[in-house]
Amino acid sequence: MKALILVDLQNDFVEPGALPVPGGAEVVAYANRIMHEYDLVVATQDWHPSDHLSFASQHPGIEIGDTFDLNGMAQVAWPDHCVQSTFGAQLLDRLERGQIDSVFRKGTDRNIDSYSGFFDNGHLKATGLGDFLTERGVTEVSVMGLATDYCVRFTALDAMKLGFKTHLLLEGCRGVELRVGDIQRAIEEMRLAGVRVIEASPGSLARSTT
Ligand code: VGL
Ligand code: ZN
Repeated sequence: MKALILVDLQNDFVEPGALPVPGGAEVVAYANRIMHEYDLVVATQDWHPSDHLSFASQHPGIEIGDTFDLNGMAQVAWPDHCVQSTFGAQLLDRLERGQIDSVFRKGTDRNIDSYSGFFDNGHLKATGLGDFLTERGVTEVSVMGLATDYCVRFTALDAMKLGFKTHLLLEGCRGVELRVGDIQRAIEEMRLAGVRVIEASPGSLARSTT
């Protein structure tokens, strides 16, 4: 059984959202196009309380993009985004929601961030996605979405750790690129971990490969 994992295709991650990923809106058509090729389609949804501690607004003196220590882990300070029940947290309207079998929310605990769709950043709590896939006999996953260098990266790495044969669909990914080279470094990290990186097809708009 093959599953497609759609990572954080939410309003806040595309223009004019709170944390827009360059080119983020471009991947929706691709997602809609390939969904029917999978036995199962799941989506992750960044779903933060309004006082989440990944938000720079919670830390006087810390600016967006800074790295700081959050309960013993390095944390990037983000703008307020994907606040539970807001428009920004909703999945993109143009996404064919009817084809998604289940949505897994993450980042719900104020005290810890959760880039991966499987576990929080400390690997302390599972979202249920791993068990969901395993119970349904999934052995192979393809990962795409936003952002290549954060949530896509950690979702794909965890999928590998859990023993799924894992593909990264670059044509369906866009990255934040806080620092130049972040996207390329993330792709190499995934490749080294055993993720099969599927390059964008020629002529596509995928910027993640350049
Ligand atoms: C993400 C930063 C903060 C992502 C989520 O979806 O990649 N990035 N929260
Ligand atoms: Zn977040």
